Parts: sequence; structure tokens; C-alpha cells
Amino acid sequence: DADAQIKTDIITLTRYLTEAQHDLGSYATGDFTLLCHALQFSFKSIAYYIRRATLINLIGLAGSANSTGDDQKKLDVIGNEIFINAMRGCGKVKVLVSEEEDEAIIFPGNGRYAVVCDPIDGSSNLDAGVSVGTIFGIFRLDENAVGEAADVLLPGTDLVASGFTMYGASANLVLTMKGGNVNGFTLDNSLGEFILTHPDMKMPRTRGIYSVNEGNSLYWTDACKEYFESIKYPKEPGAKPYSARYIGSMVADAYRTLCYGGMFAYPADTKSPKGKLRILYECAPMAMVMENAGGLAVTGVMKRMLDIVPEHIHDRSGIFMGSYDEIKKVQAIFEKHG
Ligand code: AHM
Ligand code: MG
Repeated sequence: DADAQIKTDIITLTRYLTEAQHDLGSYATGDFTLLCHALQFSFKSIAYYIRRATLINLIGLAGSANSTGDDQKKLDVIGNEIFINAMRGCGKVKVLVSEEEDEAIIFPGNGRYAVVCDPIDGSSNLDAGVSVGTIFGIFRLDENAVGEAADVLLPGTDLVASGFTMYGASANLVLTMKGGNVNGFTLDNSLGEFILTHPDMKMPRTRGIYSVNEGNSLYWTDACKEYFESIKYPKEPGAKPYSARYIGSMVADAYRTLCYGGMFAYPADTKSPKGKLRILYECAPMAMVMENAGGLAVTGVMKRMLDIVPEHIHDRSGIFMGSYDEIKKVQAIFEKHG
């Protein structure tokens, strides 16, 4: 009967964090758990405003531009403010880097963590109702960190946790911790809780799906052109060409890649020699998720993404990420070109 199917032993994010705090010992102190609770609140708030955006006049431009000259949407501004206030309020964060802020924000107090974030990634898609999301990474600061931007110029291997939310048909949160697995949570709007719905997400090792802005192919390097040609016009007898899927919101393209496998790329090219996506708060957190789910993430010159140390907080990189065997194919072709 129906009653028998109702789950009464549900793992909420709160429960998960409490259990993780026990398991992870030194990584997850009480401070870390409190910080995650503040993060979770910001995700819920942003999800709420995105759902209501069209109704309460939040679509369209705010009339300003962010640090790197992108036009800001009203929701970019609101998402950024929600995030900053949540991070300040929890008292555990010393340094905050946001895509929407020129400079790192330094909070008073003795927070021991640094948070890097893109509060609303994919916002050019917002007015069309396409999925957008929040990307985040958490570093634990060095004992003698003074509280400045330089404190977060670290490789992704130093992240203690990272993940992203995708505000789509439902709000999905993907969370991973250093050395851990990847867990997916879905926001139950009535309960106001993120529920563990996708425990231990593992990407298929291979899948014939590619995700790239093909409109840039004129500017691609020869290696890049050869790779995409090779999957569209396979020479091996019986091999099928790959399917193309490109949403144009990294969170959504990454979420699909996590669930179905395949590869996602934003290569560096002659138009954007350093690529488009930012190392600190877009590439590194995603790379950590990909690796912990059994995949790979590399730069435009095939270096492990998590090893890259940005020189400046808003530095960019080319990126190729996704299923293990797919990224190996990319690497093989790029290596041939030297
Ligand atoms: P944003 O942070 O300004 O939203 O830009 C990042 C987004 C990614 O979500 C997405 O992968 C990429 O830009 C799409 O770029 P393009 O429109 O050039 O294909
Ligand atoms: Mg972004």
C-alpha cells in the first residue's frame, strides 16, 4: 500500500553534515558545519528568488557591470548580496571571493575559512527561464593567513569542499569534500530541506555526448578542431558520432555530465586566449566534483585543473572535463599536437 512507500528515514543535508562532521574529524569542525548551514540558506534564498523572478520584476539588467565588464542582471546583484550576507553572518569566513566583486571581501572576526563563489552562474540565460546555479569552493585558511586576497591564490587540491547548485526543474545541490565522494541533494520546497537523493554520484567512464559552444570553432586550435572532428566523424568501423548538448550554463551542462557522462569544454581559443571560465570559483570547484565522481578535468593545455594556482582571483583558464575515458581521448589528441 501507499503508506509503505513513504520514506520516514530521510537524510537531509543537515543530518548529512552532522554525520560528516563525525566522520571527517579535522576537516569538518563545528565551524565548517555552521558555514555549510549558511551556504545552504543562501542556496534556498537564491532558489526562491529565481523561481519568483518574472513575477516580482527581477528579470533584466541592473544597469551595472561587474569586475570583468559583464552586464549584471538584477538577480546577479541580489544573488551576490544574499551570498555575501550569509557568509558574513555565519562568522566563520574570513575571505570571500565572488565573481561579482572586483576585490576579495575581508570580514572582521577570526573566521578560519575562505569561500570562493559564482553566486549565479549562467545568468545570461535567466530571462529565458533556463537553469542557472551557484558554484562554490571552501578553503581552510593557513594558521598565519592575515586575511587578504592572496590567501586564496591556492590550487584546487587545497579545497576542503566544493560543489554547486542548479536551479532547474528542482533545486539540486551537488556537494563533495576533500578525499570524499560526491553527493546530490534535492530541495524539497515544502519541507525547506535539501534531501539526499543522489548518494555517491559516479560518472560513467565513457558516454558519447559532447558539450561545447561550437560557435567558437572558427577560433579553435588545430588540436581542438581535430578532437571535435574525431567524435563527430568517427573513423573506427561501426562507431557512432557523439550527440551534442550545450545549455550554456556550466552548472546545467556539468550536472548533466555528472548524471549521464560525456564531456564538457570551454577551450581557450584565439578569441579568448585564456579561456572564459574563472579558475578559482568556476573551474576548480567543478574539477573537484568531476574527479571525486571518477572523472577528470584538465586545462586547455591538458594540465590537471586542480593543480593550477591562479595569479589573480579572477584569472581564467580553458577547461575540458567529464568522463574519465572521454578526457583521456582529448588528452591523446592534444599531446599529438604537442
Ligand atoms: P557567467 O559566469 O557570466 O554566467 O559566464 C559563465 C557561463 C557558463 O555558465 C557557461 O558555461 C558559459 O558562460 C557559456 O558561455 P558562452 O555563452 O560563451 O557559450
Ligand atoms: Mg560564472
